[in-house]
Order: sequence, then C-alpha cells, then structure tokens
Amino acid sequence: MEEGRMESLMQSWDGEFVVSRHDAPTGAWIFISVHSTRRGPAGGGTRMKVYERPADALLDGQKLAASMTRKFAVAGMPYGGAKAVICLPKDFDAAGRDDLLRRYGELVRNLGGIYFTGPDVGTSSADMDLLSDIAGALVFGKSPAKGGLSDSGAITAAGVFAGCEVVAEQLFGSLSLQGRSVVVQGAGNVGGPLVRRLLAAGAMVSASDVNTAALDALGKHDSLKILRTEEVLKTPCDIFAPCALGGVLNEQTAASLPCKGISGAANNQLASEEAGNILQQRGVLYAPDFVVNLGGAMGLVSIETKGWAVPKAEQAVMDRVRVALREVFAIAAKQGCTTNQAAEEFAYLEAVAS
Ligand code: PPY
Repeated sequence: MEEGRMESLMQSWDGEFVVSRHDAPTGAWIFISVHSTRRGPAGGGTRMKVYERPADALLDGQKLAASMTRKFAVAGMPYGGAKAVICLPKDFDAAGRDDLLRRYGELVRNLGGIYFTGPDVGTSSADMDLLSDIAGALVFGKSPAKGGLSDSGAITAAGVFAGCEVVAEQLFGSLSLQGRSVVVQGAGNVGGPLVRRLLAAGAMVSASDVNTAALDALGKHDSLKILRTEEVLKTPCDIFAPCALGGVLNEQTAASLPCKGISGAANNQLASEEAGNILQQRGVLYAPDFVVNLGGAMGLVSIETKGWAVPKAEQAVMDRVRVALREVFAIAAKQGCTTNQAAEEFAYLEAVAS
C-alpha cells in the first residue's frame, strides 16, 4: 500500500515543485512544496510536527501550499502559494531543534527568493527570528524586537470574524452577531482572539480546547460556555468555527453537524469534496477556509513589507474577507455549486485578472 506513495503524491499534485531534504543529524524530513509562482514568489508558513510517515507530511504540505496560492489570489497580492513541512521523527531530540532550523534556513536562503515563509503550526516568532538571521527578508512573523508583527493570530481572527458576519448576513439578513450562537473549536492563537471578538459583538459563545490553559486564558464571561472536546461536534449552534486542525469536515461530520453555517480559521477543513456536497445538500452554509483565514498571510506580509499599522491591516483584511465571501456565496447561488467550488473559481478568476 505504502510503496510508491511519494511518487503518486508527486504525480497527482497540480503544483510546480517540491524541494525535499532528509536531515540526517535529526532524522527529520523537510518538504518545501511550491504550488505556484505564477503571480510572484511563493509564500507559506513553516509547519513543524511529528507525522506518522514522511508521505503524510508531503501530502499535508501540498494541500496547504495549494490553499496558500488561493489565499494570496483572493487577497489580491502578487504572490504564489507554498508551504514548508518539517516532519519530525517520533523520537526527536529537542536539543537539535535550533540547528535543524538553521539548516532549514540555509535551504530557504539558497532557494534565492522563490520561496518566503512565516510561522505555522509548531513554529513561533522566536523561530522566525532565528531563521531571519540566515534567510533575511524571506522570513515574516519575526518578533517585534526584530521588526516583525510577531503573532498573526489576532489579525487572522479579525478575518474569520468578518467571515462569521457574512455567514450571518446570508442566513439571517444582517451582519450582526448579537444573540447568535457560535461554537469555537480550538481557543488558541486564532480561536482565542476570535472568542473575544465574538463576545464583544454580543454572540453566545461555546468554546473548547484540548489545552486547558488556553481555556483559562479566556477568563469568565456571562455569554461564554466551555465545552468538553467530545461535545463540540454535537452542540447545536448558528455558526460553527473550526479553529484547530484541518480535516474536521468529513462525510460523517458534514452529515451530522448541528449548525447553520461554518466559518473558522483552520486550514483544509474539508476532508473531501464529497463533504462539501453533503453540507450543501443539508443547507449548511460553509465559508471556505482559504477565504476567511487569509488574514494571517495578508496581515503579516502587508505589515512587514508595506509598513502598514496593525489597525489598517486589520481593516483591510476584514474588508477583503467581506467582499470576497459575498462574491463567493453569489457565485455558488448562481451556479448551484458548493461554496468551496465557487471559492476556487473566484480565486482562479482573481489570479488571472491581475
Ligand atoms: C497561512 O496563512 O497558512 C500562512 O502560512 C501564512 C503565511 C504565509 C506566508 C508568510 C507568512 C505567513
């Protein structure tokens, strides 16, 4: 079964190329998947985690890179999509982490500007500082001391919040989230600031996280309820906001989720095309992930290349998500296709238009 999986992943991918490296000192695999350089240099965060097999890491990177191409197109920015995945061995010795990152940084530098990066699952702004010492301006999301924005969670959350508003507008005729119930899965980097925004807008929020410290950090609020992780997919709500890992919308959950709409921060939420069809058939309005979560990439890159102040970037992200998502819903309604297909078409049209 497993034999030839890497080959078939390479053969069936629609992206440009993958730079791969086995890091002998640590046993880690590095895959930099460059999906498209058609609009400009390809950007995407650096994800670092343990995978069952290197091929799983390659597939994850390929899908995430394709999604980055769409994000930058929808954001109207002159970049293509990429993603780096550093696949750690199960017995990884954290003492070797900085040296591994330095070798990865050299690889990014040696690619000569075709690929730029930032933080993702498993990497931090401190890691970006270390990388930027080697790969310079190809690294975004550095700490403020190094001239970076550091954490893009809040700006990503602003875009996801705008996505929730547009979903409410489609479902109920008003952007207002006052009194609407929202279940937020994952209260970390993006989910945390999203919960705060939703509460400030008068929503009734239920949140969960595998990490209790993230839940504690939310504090107490009359309209905030904490859910056990096993309750998340069973709790009736107006809007479900997946802000943890991808693949949460599979054929089973799509058929049973007790929500009216979906707008969340996680990448690659749809486990299959069929899951999108099932949501459509049930009348559950799905706001495509790469439309509503483009704020991290758009925010970080705008702030760090154009010198925009944070509030300006936040407003630009929210405006962009609102305009794009309304257009995506209009395309889906007109063509009778899923919102995900409509968003892919929209991203494609944006990409060829500019
Ligand atoms: C993402 O949105 O998933 C990213 O990877 C964000 C990103 C992309 C490029 C540079 C910095 C951050």
